[in-house]
Amino acid sequence: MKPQLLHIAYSPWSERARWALQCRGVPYQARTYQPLIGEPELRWRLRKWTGPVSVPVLLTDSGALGDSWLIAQYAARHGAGPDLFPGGFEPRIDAWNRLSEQGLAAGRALSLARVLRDPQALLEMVPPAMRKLPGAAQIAAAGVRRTLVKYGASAQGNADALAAVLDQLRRDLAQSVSTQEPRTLLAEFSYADITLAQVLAFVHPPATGLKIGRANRSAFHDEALAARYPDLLEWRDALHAAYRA
Ligand SMILES: N[C@@H](CCC(=O)N[C@@H](CS)C(=O)NCC(=O)O)C(=O)O
Repeated sequence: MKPQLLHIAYSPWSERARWALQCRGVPYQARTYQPLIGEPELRWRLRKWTGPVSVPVLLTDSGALGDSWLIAQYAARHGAGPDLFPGGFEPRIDAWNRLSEQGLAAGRALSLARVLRDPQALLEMVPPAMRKLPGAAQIAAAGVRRTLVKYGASAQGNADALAAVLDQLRRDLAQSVSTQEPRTLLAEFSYADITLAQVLAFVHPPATGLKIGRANRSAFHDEALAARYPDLLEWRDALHAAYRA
């Protein structure tokens, strides 16, 4: 049986798993996860009855993988394609993944603060069939506030924290030994590039990979950071063209 990926189409966290599975050619069946509504099933699948649960989650014959890092490692062991975790570099890629986590956390706070101010963006978070229900945007706003609390994010967002991650990415790319075009963090394309490229979704969302509604696309965009990091956006877009089908 094909593994099933529980994911959120607009989420850069889920995109890390989708991209890893896709570039290794691992077949999977994608299933959209709906926060709150989908949570009881997710808890049951993960056998986790307390504490936070999140997606992506890959349901395989040998159990559920509850994190994008574990899913990427699964992808690296299956299928064929670029070596996502080249021998000896796993600790380095793990450090880059943690840098990505910091950037994504800062980006989540920044974008959700904008979503809270935009009723259209709030409505886009509600399943289409439920958008006409009275109070749909308010329920979505409550969901967004719950997400901010769940992940310990400030409702103001923190552009400096995201900028610090982007500065580090810029330095690491400049110092890379890569002779590839586009440049890669290690000598060859690896999971390091996949995970750090995601951070740029909160500078300007990519044209491919993430499926985001129009209003949320604007909420993901940060004018000042986009003006400050055009080189990194270009790098991310070139990576997509080269490695993201
Ligand atoms: N470490 C996890 C984090 C994933 C994560 O933060 N997922 C969030 C963002 S899409 C999520 O599931 N949100 C929905 C919710 O919390 O209900 C991973 O990368 O797999």
